[in-house]
Amino acid sequence: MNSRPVPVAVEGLPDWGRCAVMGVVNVTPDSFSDGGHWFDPTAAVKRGVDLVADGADLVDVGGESTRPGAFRVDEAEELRRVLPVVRGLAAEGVLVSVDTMRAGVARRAVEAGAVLVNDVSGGLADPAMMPSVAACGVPFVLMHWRGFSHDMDSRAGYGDVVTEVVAELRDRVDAAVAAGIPAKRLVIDPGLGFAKEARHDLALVAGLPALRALGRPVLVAGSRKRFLGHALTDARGNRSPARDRDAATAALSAIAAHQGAWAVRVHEASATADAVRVAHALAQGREAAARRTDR
Ligand code: PMM
Repeated sequence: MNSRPVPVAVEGLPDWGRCAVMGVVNVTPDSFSDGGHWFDPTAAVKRGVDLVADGADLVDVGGESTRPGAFRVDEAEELRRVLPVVRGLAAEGVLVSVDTMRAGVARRAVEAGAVLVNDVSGGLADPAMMPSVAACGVPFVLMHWRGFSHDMDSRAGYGDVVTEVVAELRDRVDAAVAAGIPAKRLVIDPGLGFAKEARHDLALVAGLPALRALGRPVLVAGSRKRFLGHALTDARGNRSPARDRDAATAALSAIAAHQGAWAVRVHEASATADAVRVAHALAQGREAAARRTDR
């Protein structure tokens, strides 16, 4: 199932030698799973530090909700939310990623200590994003995206979702390289839940090897998302709410790591930190067995 158990490293970041754990801190009043919890900068920094204590390798800080139906915040407000938290976490020695679609926010966050830019629009929302990331010299996450959150659910039309997402991500990788970002600094992400129905998300998780065939590390960010709620529908047809999806998230982390994901992005780190280590031990065991058979 998995041709290369150890995920490829990303230039500019440590090589953890296993699937990395990216913890999430949303400094927003309205994100679907943790909105309002860490809106205060001091609480947000403490949350990031706690995520690292729980096993996160890096922490993704976002100031704009991208939940389905969400409308945008302006740049000044996004900066007001994000910068103190990036600065505070960097001062604590945490590796910080900034989750933004704006070049100006990305640049200011890197100046404040962020080491990775995570753009859910894959550079499509702001034409200045790719040149700006190239100039900053940091790695860049390109997520599959078909439009802003307020109407993205209407864009979930696919023939073969895996083939189409791979093709659209390939275009984004080419655009990033043309803008001056070295391929070794690029991470791709299928964008689970973004212009996708539950069945599309499941197909993309199952199709991880096809995404990996693009030759870039893959970030899987399914934490607490709708498709997990669908998978956990009870006998009466009730879907589990977002706050009850952490065990399912850890199960997804194990599957993603087993399939060679470079990193998984999660709201709770401890169970996922165990999951990626189990997947790593399994991969090592399999390699050792293969070496013995070769002898
Ligand atoms: N999903 C959310 C936010 N940022 N970033 C990446 N790279 N991939 C994602 O799927 C993604 C993301 C959705 O909201 P959340 O922060 O509450 O998970």
